[in-house]
Amino acid sequence: MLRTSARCLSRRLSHRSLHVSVSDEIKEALNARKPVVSLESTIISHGLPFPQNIEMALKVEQAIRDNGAVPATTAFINGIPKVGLLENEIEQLAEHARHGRVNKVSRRDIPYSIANKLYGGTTISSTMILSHKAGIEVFATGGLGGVHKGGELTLDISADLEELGRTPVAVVCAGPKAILDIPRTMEYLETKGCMVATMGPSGTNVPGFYTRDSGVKSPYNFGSCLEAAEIIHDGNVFHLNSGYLFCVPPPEEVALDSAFINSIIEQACNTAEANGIEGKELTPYLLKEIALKTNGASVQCNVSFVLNNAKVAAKIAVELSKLNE
Ligand code: PSU
Ligand code: MN
Repeated sequence: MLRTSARCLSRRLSHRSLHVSVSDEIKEALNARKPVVSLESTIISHGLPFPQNIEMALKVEQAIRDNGAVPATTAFINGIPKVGLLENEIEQLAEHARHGRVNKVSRRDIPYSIANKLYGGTTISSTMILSHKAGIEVFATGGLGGVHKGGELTLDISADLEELGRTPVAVVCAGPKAILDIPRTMEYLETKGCMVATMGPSGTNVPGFYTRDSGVKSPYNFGSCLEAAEIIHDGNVFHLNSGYLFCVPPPEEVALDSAFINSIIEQACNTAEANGIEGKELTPYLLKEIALKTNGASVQCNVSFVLNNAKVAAKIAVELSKLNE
């Protein structure tokens, strides 16, 4: 009896002090109003194979620093929601992921992961939540989750889209990839009220992650990082409280040919269906299949886009910090 109430009390106390744990470097940067860019970690734990995942994680942090901002990788370490992982924490996460001991954490997975002191890779959804709680406005990643093919029947719609409708953080990515139903993904984002703009002159379509053009119209375009920062700034001043999606087409030199990658994606979707893969396992499964079938070309491509997106995100964050002065 006594022990139970002591346990309850310690839970209550820890509840009161339970906030996102922000690293000293990020705390200082935010206090000094320096530009900060957050980074997700599901791409480390479930999106890329070892050792490319850890190489990418460290390189992307450097790319953000080289472009004038401070990187803040987010994850759950022993159940603690952290913003601004130290290098050894990134290594720990990758090591746990190698042994399949990392939970993939979207919004619904947060309370369970905290309560059970799990290691967790944060998806776009939970990275937006942690970023917002810490006060970070710009976040860079590779690819967006979305409405899966057949989603009109399975209702497999990524929590990323829901979050983009309710949390005011700007996500910089290379678009939703062709494993998804891109037209329905765009419809869903419109319904949820998420601003979507693609980098390039007016009329530039939404990119398809591995490809520069998904064939789907982008609601808006932006020509410079300053223009992107103005959109975020004005939306925030208006207290709209919804997210922003900035799509950056992958550089020509690394983009894959549409016909080649789309046929591989179709095969991967078919084997997933034949094997009954669904729910949160589906995206990691498809990514692994695609990596296997392209002999790693998709992985190389993926790493390059993340670096490219990180550079753009850092420049947007630099412009935004000037507008926020
Ligand atoms: N797309 C990628 N690589 C990834 C992901 C998406 O090209 O690693 C990850 C992101 O973390 C994204 C998550 O938020 O998958 C979406 O998962 P789901 O489809 O289960 O919502
Ligand atoms: Mn899903």
